[in-house]
Amino acid sequence: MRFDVITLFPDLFEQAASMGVVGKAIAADTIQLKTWNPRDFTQDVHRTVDDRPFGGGPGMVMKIEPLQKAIKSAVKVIDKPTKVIYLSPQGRKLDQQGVEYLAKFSRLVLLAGRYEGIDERLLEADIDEEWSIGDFVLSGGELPALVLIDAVSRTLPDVLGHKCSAVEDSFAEGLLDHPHYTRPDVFDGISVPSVLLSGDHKKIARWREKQSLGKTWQKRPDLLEKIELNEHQQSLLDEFIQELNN
Ligand code: 4FV
Repeated sequence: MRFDVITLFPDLFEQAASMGVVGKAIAADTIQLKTWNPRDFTQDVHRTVDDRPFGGGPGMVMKIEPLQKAIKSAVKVIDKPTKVIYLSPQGRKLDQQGVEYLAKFSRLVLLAGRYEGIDERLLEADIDEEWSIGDFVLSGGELPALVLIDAVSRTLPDVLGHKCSAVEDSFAEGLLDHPHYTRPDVFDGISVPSVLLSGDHKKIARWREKQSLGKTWQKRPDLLEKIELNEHQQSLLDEFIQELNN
């Protein structure tokens, strides 16, 4: 999968491209990441990419010309269909379902805004979809673009070291992840749940599923409303709640 990012801060992506899961995937050419700086698409000596808002008010707005030229260059560099995505608080909220939808595309062009935002006419002319990573305001779209690239890349085959890692990730089944433990098996007098030391993988899987349901019930009951629990899951959750009250 290929990501082309339109950004005034390409260095941020150089960094991300050199480390962790995304860095490894780029090194393995499982994903490709290229940045395009709108300043490289300006004509004036000051390489101006922003201007004062019509109608007055605080802050600056990103000019449409450099952005449009950068987007068109990124789109035509590869003859493969792409979605042009603008990261903004006005966008559809990104969740695991959204991540799996975006991962179906062979390439994405991501526009990372700065200042107060972009000229609205660019949205109509060149942006296919708007996505948000949450109801809060950041100083730029770069971090949201990196969040999207990381979340989408994790769902791609051969990106995570372990095939089923992504499947077992939180939210894969719409539930929170089960608790994790590693050595030492006793810390500060607190032991690891004995079932995890039993080697009985059937029992371990059952415990993990019960914990996933229970933790979701405790921490994110809103997620449980979105899914229809089958009988087995319901009995595991009842057991978890029962054990809580013991
Ligand atoms: C944002 C978000 C976000 C708004 C103005 C960048 C900032 C500034 N993007 N999810 N939340 N963007 O806060 O995606 O240009």
